[in-house]
Amino acid sequence: MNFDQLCDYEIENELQFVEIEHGFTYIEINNAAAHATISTYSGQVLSYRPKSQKDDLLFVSDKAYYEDGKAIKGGIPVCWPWFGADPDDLGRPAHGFVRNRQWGVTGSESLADGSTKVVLGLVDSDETRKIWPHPFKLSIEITVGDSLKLALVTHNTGDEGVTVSQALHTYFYVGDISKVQVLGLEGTQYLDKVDGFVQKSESGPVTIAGEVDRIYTGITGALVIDDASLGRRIRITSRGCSTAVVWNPWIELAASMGDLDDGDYRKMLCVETANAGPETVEIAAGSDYRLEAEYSIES
Ligand code: TA6
Repeated sequence: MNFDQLCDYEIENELQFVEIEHGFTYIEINNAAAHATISTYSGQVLSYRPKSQKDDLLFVSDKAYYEDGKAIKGGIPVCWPWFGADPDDLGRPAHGFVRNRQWGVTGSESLADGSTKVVLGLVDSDETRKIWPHPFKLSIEITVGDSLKLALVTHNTGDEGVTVSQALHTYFYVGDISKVQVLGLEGTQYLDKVDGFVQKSESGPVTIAGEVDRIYTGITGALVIDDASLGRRIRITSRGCSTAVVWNPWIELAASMGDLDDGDYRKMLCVETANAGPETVEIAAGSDYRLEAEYSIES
């Protein structure tokens, strides 16, 4: 879609399209409740700040790459149709191929409660079928209001079932990682990637004092990121999944990443809404699957 076509979805004084110097197009949403920025490249929310808050919900690295074919480090990248390493070991990129691709816009709406909804979409092409040989229509519905709501909808437009894993790989901004707790995972099991994917039990709130990379399974309730340093709690509710991933690279891994500053590990925490690890999703021919997350800030 070219810029003029995108602008058909503008909503006066509420939703605008902006061309950014590195060549990408951003959707800027500004309504009575909140401000948000969404990149049409990657279908990725980069910023969400309710007007009652001084800090953004999301972390985006100052060293993020804004280049065709690369992932933007931060915000809410979409991992699809696989989460993590290539499940078939064919050398394809980690976390699938839609976070490195230009999406289109298929709808925008000013809702009765004052929030603003925009829908971005991606369909299969000759290029995507070389990477993943299935027809699909993928959309992400983003609703910006007192909370931020996302629904990642996979439409299987083919005539065979497909299996996917996926995640909303959300990078939350935190004041100081050493003062953060993740609540709601107590009593669950996780696969510990830092320890060879050994299965372990979570006994209490999750705190971060080293590299953490865990796939929690059997999640049924809301999760809360309690951030004592910023004096806020982020509530994460989800539907269509029972997996949560918690990731912080800590000092050495962060220093080895070209798109993170050395100290960034202190300011970010990924808590991801996912179908991942043992939880994959089968989508029958002609049917849809919705993975939903809602984020709200309590202070
Ligand atoms: O979701 C956790 C994880 O899979 C980690 O294992 C780590 O590889 C990270 O994601 C990488 O995320 P990035 O956004 O750098 O691709």
